[in-house]
Amino acid sequence: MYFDVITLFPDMFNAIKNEGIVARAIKKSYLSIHTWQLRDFSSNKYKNIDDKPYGGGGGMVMQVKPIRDCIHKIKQANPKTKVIYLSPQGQPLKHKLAKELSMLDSITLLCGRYEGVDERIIEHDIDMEISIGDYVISGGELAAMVLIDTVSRQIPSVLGNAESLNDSFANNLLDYPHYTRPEVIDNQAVPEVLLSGHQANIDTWRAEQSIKKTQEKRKDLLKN
Ligand code: 58G
Repeated sequence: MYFDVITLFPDMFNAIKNEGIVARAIKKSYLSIHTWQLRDFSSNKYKNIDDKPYGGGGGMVMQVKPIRDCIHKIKQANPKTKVIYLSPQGQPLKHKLAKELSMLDSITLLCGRYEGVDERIIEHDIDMEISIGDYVISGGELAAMVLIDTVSRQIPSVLGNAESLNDSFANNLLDYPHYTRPEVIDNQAVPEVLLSGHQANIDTWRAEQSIKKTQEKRKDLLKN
């Protein structure tokens, strides 16, 4: 799968390119992340890509032309890429959407800064607007990295055996609790059933715990 990322801060993506599961998948050529410096598509000598908003008010708005030219360039190599803008106005990113996106060959992510992009980009150049949650962050980069991480881990080859896909949200539930050695620490013991060796009982206990935790912490999930 190919990710192209349009950003003013390409170095931020080193966080996922250099370390962890996404980094390993890139090394194994299951994934690629290519960043595009939006300033390279500026047409003035100061490399500006933003301007004052029509109608006044504070802040700056990202201009149409540099973004449109950059998307055009990306589409020369990848005509079928799905262009996604990360914003609080987008469709909420959930497990189901991540799974659907993981079937694609190519995704282009547009990362906004300042007050966001000129609305004409959203109307004309964007296939989909996605939100990672109901809050504003100062740039789309962190949202893009969240999307890359969760979409990538839905690609079967990306997760190794050790991390094998045990995604609780696949069935709309929270995960069951996990324990490792030692059996007792500071008077806290591991639940007896996990030491029993009886796999059917363990599976039942874990399923019960998942439901109980979801009831306690996220009743809203059980409605689905
Ligand atoms: C309002 C404020 C609209 C994604 C900022 C657009 C991006 C939150 C999310 C913006 C983001 C999310 C400028 C900075 C987009 C632009 C970016 N904030 N919830 N901020 O997924």
